[in-house]
Amino acid sequence: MKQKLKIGITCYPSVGGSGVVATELGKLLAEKGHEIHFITSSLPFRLNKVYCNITFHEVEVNQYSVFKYPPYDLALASKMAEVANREDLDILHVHYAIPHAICAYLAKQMVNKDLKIVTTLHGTDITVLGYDQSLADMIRFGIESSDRVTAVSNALAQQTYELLQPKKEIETVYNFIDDRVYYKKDASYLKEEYGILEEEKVIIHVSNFRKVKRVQDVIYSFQKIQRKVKAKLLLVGDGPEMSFVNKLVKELGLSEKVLFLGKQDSLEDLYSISDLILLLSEKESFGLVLLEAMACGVPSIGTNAGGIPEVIKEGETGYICEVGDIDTVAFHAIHLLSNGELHKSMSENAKNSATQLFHSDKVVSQYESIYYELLNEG
Ligand code: GMT
Repeated sequence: MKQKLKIGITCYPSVGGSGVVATELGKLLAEKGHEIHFITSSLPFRLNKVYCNITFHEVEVNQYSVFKYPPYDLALASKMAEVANREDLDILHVHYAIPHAICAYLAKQMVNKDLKIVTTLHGTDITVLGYDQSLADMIRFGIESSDRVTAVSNALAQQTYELLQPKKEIETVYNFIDDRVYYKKDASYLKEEYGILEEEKVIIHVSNFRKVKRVQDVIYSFQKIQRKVKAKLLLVGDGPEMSFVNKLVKELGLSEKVLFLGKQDSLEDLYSISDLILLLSEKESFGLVLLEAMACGVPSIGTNAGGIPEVIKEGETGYICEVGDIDTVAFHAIHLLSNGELHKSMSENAKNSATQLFHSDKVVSQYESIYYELLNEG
């Protein structure tokens, strides 16, 4: 029988793909008998159930007047070291190079054992921060001082090599879904509650409404689609672009057909009433929402950006369009939503692809192998 591991996990615990992946990974590792310690600024939002082998350690930052800025990174490093020593951790698995890999490096210097660091790159640390010269050296240092580094797509690994030239191998470990949560349910009551007619198609977009998501392209594409197909657009999430998007929807006279749902927890219910998901970002290392929707049998249209083409199989589970090409998005959407047979087969392919290629069993085992290899290296 394999040794049970003691693993510390640090991530951004608030809503967001990286927090979801880190938390789900911790839960699934715990189900396999490992001891998991979340070391985060607040309780990860997906940690919604008691597990006897998961402990949450809160990072608290004290406000001393001597500090102009509260030193969160130091508090995190010190908490990591404290937990690693007390709980005798084998591994610290951090999500995001900045600041988490740097904090893990500091913690490693403070503990009295050879604590192994695994860093997972999720995107924004490279695709946004990597362009800032003052941070690039720091990110490279975080990567190079980790024992193993993973990225959530080949595209992200490649981009990291090109941008930062780290002297470190970056392995791709894709994001995953738990098919016990993400599957098509009967949520037709929701359609009724939202006032969506039986014959109307449902298009969904889920994001944090940041500029990179190009939500305006979703709106302009929908404007074209709804001229040919009876449809409603569900906008799920919230963020800095929300008021701009709201205004645009009003200006285009689409208020009756676009529903603003804000942040939502049970996304699987919303995917279950959706016929198509749109993710038209200009930067996207993976696009976890595509995978979640696919697992619920929703075909997708995404942009040729980052890892999206690794998630959507062109012509099989959805379509890939160039960033900003709303005409092509609308063309594919209209074709797909008007053709029942095509939609059925894409929906089936999407479900199979999500549950086979990106199944949690497969991906969690990949992470476990990385941990065991590291510990056996001595
Ligand atoms: O999409 C975001 O901006 C949130 C960000 C995060 O930190 O959660 O998402 C990143 O990590 C996700 C999980 O690996 C990926 O699915 C998203 O594609 C990635 N976002 C970007 O690359 C913009």
